[in-house]
Amino acid sequence: MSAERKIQLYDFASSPNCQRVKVVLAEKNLSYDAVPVDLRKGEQKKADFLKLNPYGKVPVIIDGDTVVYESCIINEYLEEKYPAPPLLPNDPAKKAKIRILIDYGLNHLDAPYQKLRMELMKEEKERNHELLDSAKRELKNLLQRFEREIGDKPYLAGEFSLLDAALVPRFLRMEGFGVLPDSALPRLGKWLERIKQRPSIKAIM
Ligand SMILES: N[C@@H](CCC(=O)N[C@@H](CS)C(=O)NCC(=O)O)C(=O)O
Repeated sequence: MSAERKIQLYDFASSPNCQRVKVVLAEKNLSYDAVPVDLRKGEQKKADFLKLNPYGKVPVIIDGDTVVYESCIINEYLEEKYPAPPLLPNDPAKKAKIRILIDYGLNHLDAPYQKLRMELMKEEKERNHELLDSAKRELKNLLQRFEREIGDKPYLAGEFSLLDAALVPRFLRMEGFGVLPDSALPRLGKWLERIKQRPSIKAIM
């Protein structure tokens, strides 16, 4: 890639949505310039930024003349534009399965994940422990699907793929929230330890 074609990533360092994109950029050895957007100062709602992403959210990438937002759409764009190394299989059925599991891991898990996250943001004495326990239980039940899916494979869909990249920022947080590791989810625990060894993941931790 020539210098003037270097990708720009509008980024907030601790954002899991940005981390999802940074993992794919690193896996594909794509160098980029990070453009910091301070969410605490509301920079994402300023007119110039809204011209790039009308939703007023990071991440956004600019690649030449192309502007892309929404982390999973950015990752699909990077996969198509920069196919080596591939992070999706060729087989349409396998690709569809990966997309179903990305949707499951991000959208279907979202309600209990956000419940837990919001509760943990409160001071210890303010927290509702029944709610914390029920959100954790619900998440662990939903995670059983990934426990079954991974089977004996090293990564969620076999080889490292967009599925692992999409989910790992949230799973690292769930580890911080005490959802993982769990004795009922041993394969997922091993996956998390394995994935943490990858340089692309070390870089976002
Ligand atoms: N669905 C979007 C979500 C993006 C998102 O929520 N980004 C957060 C940071 S993790 C953000 O910019 N929040 C600022 C705001 O909503 O004002 C994606 O996957 O990119």
